[in-house]
Amino acid sequence: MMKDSYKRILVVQDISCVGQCSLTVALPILSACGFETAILPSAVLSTHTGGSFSGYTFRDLTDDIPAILAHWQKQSITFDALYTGYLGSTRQVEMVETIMDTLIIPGGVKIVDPAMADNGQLYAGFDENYVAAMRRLCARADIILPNITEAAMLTGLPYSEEQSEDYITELLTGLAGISSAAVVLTGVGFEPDIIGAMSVKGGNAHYYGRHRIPRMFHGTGDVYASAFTGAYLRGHSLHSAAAVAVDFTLAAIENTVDAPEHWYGVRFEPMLPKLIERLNENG
Ligand code: PXL
Repeated sequence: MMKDSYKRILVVQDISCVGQCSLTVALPILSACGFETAILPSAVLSTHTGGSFSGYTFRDLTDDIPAILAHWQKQSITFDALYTGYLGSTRQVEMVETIMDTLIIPGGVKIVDPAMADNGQLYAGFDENYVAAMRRLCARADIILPNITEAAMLTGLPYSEEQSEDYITELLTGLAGISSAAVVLTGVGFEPDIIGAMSVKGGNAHYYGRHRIPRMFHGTGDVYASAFTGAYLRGHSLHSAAAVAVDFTLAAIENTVDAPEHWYGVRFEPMLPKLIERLNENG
């Protein structure tokens, strides 16, 4: 890895103490990709909010953030890139806009994963106000990484399980109406046995899909977005990074599918050496 490609990335996401999502996914993946990570934890939860977890704790850290940002500004701390995921509150989404304006170096890439919904439903605790705030944040990003449900909510279009090319085009047109960011739309499959990502930049669309494993997995959006961020910041094009992340996410899923007791996340860690190898092959 060339010395000047070493970057410091600010990751804004929750700490789900147990459950293989958010920061426990993003940090190891970005470290494996060769980057310095800095974090702004949006909330602390005992587990993530999905699947069979119930009764989880949730501490919203929104009120801690202004002092943290003020300290960083006083110390002249800046970041080469920003990657945001699950945020703790609507107010916090606005704070991330301040971060974009004050703490990211000029030309620093701003990647927003509007992690808030899946399978047609908002995650527990989010509402329309959060969706509206996330829509504004997406408008300020360089790259956004919604899944189909998030794209439907951001654009106000109905969620459809059936993914015709027309529906995907409609979602992408809708997203172009709210943000000029490049888009990586995840969970796209035009055939029953294939799933992947559609990446779009300046009217140039590219699809990359692999075989679908017919089981629902938690945390794959975070695995995908983290691997995408790592590959992109290592110099891969949007389309290439989108494909690297599909392959890595599939490898993590395949490493989990024979472990039915592992229902809360995917076992991505043993796949990290392969990701490192792939990134070393071409930059
Ligand atoms: O992986 C997305 C995610 C992140 N953080 C928390 C979650 C979820 C998905 O359910 O509950 C707390």
